Amino acid sequence: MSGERRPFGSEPRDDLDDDLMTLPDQKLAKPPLYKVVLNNDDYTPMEFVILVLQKFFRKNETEAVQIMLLVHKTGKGVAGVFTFSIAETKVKQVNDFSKQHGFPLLTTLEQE
Ligand code: TYC
Repeated sequence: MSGERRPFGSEPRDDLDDDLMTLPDQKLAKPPLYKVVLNNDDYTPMEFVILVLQKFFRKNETEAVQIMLLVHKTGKGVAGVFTFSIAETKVKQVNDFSKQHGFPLLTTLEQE
């Protein structure tokens, strides 16, 4: 069939090529990022830390165990990196969750 119908005035223009136009190089400032840091303590059970990493930071079991062990051995470890308001919310959620369960597990924020 040849008679393709289109609204008046929208005939294809052969002076334009079909490639997508690229925008000029625009430098957009990247938002600052913040690390949510898990701190070691002597009382929070390892299993609870693993649960926190899975529940709030979407880590799988293997990743969660690795991060937990790093914190246990070195004193600190990064649970995730986020923009400020998300990082702040994660810190509050984890610290509240830990308190509710009677554990001293502490997360803190560090700018990247
Ligand atoms: N050190 C804790 C223990 O031996 C385990 C632990 C790991 C606690 C990581 C906190 O962020 C933490 N039960």
